[in-house]
Amino acid sequence: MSLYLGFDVSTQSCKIVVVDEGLNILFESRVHYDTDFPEYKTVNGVHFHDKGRVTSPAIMWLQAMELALQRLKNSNCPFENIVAISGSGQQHGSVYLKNGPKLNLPFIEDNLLFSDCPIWMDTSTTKECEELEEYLGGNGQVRRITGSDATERFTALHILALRKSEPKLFQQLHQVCLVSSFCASLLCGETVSIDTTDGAGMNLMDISTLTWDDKICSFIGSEFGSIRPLLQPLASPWNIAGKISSFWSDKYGFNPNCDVAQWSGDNPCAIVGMGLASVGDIVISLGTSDTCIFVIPTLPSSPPSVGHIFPHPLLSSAYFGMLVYANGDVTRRKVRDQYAHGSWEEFSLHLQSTSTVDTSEDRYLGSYWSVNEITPKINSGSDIRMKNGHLLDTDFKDERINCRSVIEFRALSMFLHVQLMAPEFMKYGGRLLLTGGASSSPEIRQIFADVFQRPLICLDMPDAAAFGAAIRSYHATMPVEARPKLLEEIQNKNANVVGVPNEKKALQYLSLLKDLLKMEDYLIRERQR
Ligand code: XUL
Repeated sequence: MSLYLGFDVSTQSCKIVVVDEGLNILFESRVHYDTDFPEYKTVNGVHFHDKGRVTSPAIMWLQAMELALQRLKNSNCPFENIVAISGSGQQHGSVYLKNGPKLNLPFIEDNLLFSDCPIWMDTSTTKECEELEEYLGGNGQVRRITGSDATERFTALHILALRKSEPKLFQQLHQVCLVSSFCASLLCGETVSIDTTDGAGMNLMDISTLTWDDKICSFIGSEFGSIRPLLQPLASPWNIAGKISSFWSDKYGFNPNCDVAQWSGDNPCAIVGMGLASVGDIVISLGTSDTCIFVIPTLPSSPPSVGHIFPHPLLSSAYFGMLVYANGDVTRRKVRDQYAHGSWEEFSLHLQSTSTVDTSEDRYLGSYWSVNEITPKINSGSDIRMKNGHLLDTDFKDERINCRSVIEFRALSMFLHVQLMAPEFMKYGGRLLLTGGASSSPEIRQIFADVFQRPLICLDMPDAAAFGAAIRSYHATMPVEARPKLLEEIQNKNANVVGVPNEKKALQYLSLLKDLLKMEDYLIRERQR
C-alpha cells in the first residue's frame, strides 16, 4: 500500500499525518516543543525578546521532526511504504545558513549563522517596513509588486534588520531559508528551493512573475550587494525537491526512493487540507485571530491596502487572498461578558431574539475592540456604535444587540474586503467553510451564511495543515492527468452543509454594508496606525 506523509512544523508543535491513496488518515504523531524539549525554555514554542522580537530555535525543529518520526515508528507505521513526504512550515519565519548546499545531519548547528530564528510573531521591523515602502516610492508599490504591503512579520524585513544590526554576521550569510524550505532541506540533506506560495509571504517575490524581485533584493542587501544569490530560484509547490537523504532512510527505514515534495507555508497547506480547490471557495476561521481565505482566478488588477495575495498551492493559475483580523475570540468574549453575563448560551439567545435590520426601518452596527486591528490598520480604543448610519454616543437602547453586532461586524467586514480585493468574487459561487471555536454556534454560523449568501460547511480539522501537506505530496507525485480527480476528492471530503442562507437577509445586509463603509471611514480618520 502506498502511503503519503505530511509534516506540520508549526509555532507550538510538530505534527505528522500519514494518508493512503483514499486520503484516509492511517497514522498520526505529535510533539509539543515546550513539554518535549523543556531545555529550550520556549513558551508556546517561542522566545520573546524586547522591542517585539520573537524567535524560535531552528535546531528544535529538527529534533521535533525526529521525535515525531520516532513516535510514528512506535505506532508501527510501515515507513518503507511511504512514497512521498511534504510539509507545512509556519509562514514568514526564516533560517540563516553559513554554508551549503550540503547539510551535515544531525550536526547542523555549525551551519547556522545563529540558532534563534525570527518567526511570524516578530513585530520589531516597523522601521524596516517604512524604509522599504519609501524606497519603492510609496503609493502601494510594495503591494503591487509582492501582493502585500511591507508587513512586519514578512521575511524581507527581518533580513533587512539583520543587515542593519549585524553587518559582520550578514557578510557570512550563505543562504536564507524559510521554515518550510529549511525543513525540506533537512530531509533532502541539502538546501532546496522556497516554493512560490510561501515565497509570497516574504515581500521579496514578484507576485505576477513568481520570481525574486531584483529591485527589492538589491535594496535589502544594499552595500553588500543584492541578496538574490542568497536565495535559490523559486519552485512551484507541486515540484519534487529531491529524494530523502540516507540520514533518514538509514535511521527510520524510509525507502531511499522516497520523494520529498516542496514544502509550503501553513496557510497554503491548510487550505489544501480543508479542500479549498475551486475558484470562489472561502474558508473563515474564527479563533484567537479571525482569518478569511478565498480562492480567486487571477491577480487583482490593483491590490487593496489590506490583505495578502498568495499563489494557490494546487491550481496553477489561481491565487488566494487572505485577510487577518486581530480582534477575534478575545473581543467576542469581552462582549459576551459585558452583555450576556459571560455565558455563550445567553449570547446565543440574544442572537436568536434580536435583529439589527429587519424588525423596523432602523439599522444598528457596532465595532468592538480589545487590541489593535490589522484589517484595516486601526488602533484599539472605545467601542463605536451606529444607528441608521449615524454615530451614537450612547449604547444601543436594546443592549442585547451588541452580541449580534460583534458577529455581524466581522462577517460584513470580511465580505466587504473580499469584494474590494476581488470585485467579481461573489459571481463565482463556491462553498463557504467555517472553522475555529466560534464556528460551533449555529447562530453565529447563520450570520455568516446570510452575509455571504452561501451554503455553509462546518469544519473541525485541527490538523488541516499536516493533512494538506500529506495530500500535496500525493498530488506532486501522481501523473498530471490524475490530478483533477484528486481535487474533486478533497472537495467532497468536507461536503456536509450545515446552514443555508436566508435570501431575505441579503438586501438587509447590503444596507448595513453601507453603514460599515461609513464606520470604517470614521475609524480610519480617527485611529489609523
Ligand atoms: C500568516 C501568519 C500566520 C503564520 C503562522 O500570515 O502570519 O498564520 O503562518 O501560523
